[in-house]
Amino acid sequence: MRNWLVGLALLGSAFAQPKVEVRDAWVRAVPPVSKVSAAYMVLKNNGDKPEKLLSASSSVAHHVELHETQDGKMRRVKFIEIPPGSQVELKPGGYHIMLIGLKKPLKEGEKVSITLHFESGKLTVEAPVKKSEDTEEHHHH
Ligand SMILES: [Cu+2]
Repeated sequence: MRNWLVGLALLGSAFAQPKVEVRDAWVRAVPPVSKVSAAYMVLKNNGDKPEKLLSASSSVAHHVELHETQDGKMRRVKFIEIPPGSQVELKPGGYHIMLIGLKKPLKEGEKVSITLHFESGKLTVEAPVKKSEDTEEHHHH
């Protein structure tokens, strides 16, 4: 019975692969005093059904939230929807993945592993830490 359940779980996870392509992922390099940063990327839905990014996680931060910047203010969103055949860009001034309570400074050139939890399953991406000239996200913390 137990083996059967494990087998079923493995079978389930093999099929639960989101049809989402992740491109150009990066994490903002921040000064060592900063306890927050943000991750950006392009999410393309190659499937024929709407896909939702429900949450994200990373070992570098205590909390990870989905945020949207609107009119210069950040707010938490419950999900980020990607219509079939379309892409959504997470970028400064728009949607982003907020890394809150950094466990260590993020240095330029390092890679941060971020797991994206979609409605249909999860994907893990390696996002390089990069500098950005634009610092607008920082004003709100
Ligand atoms: Cu934010």
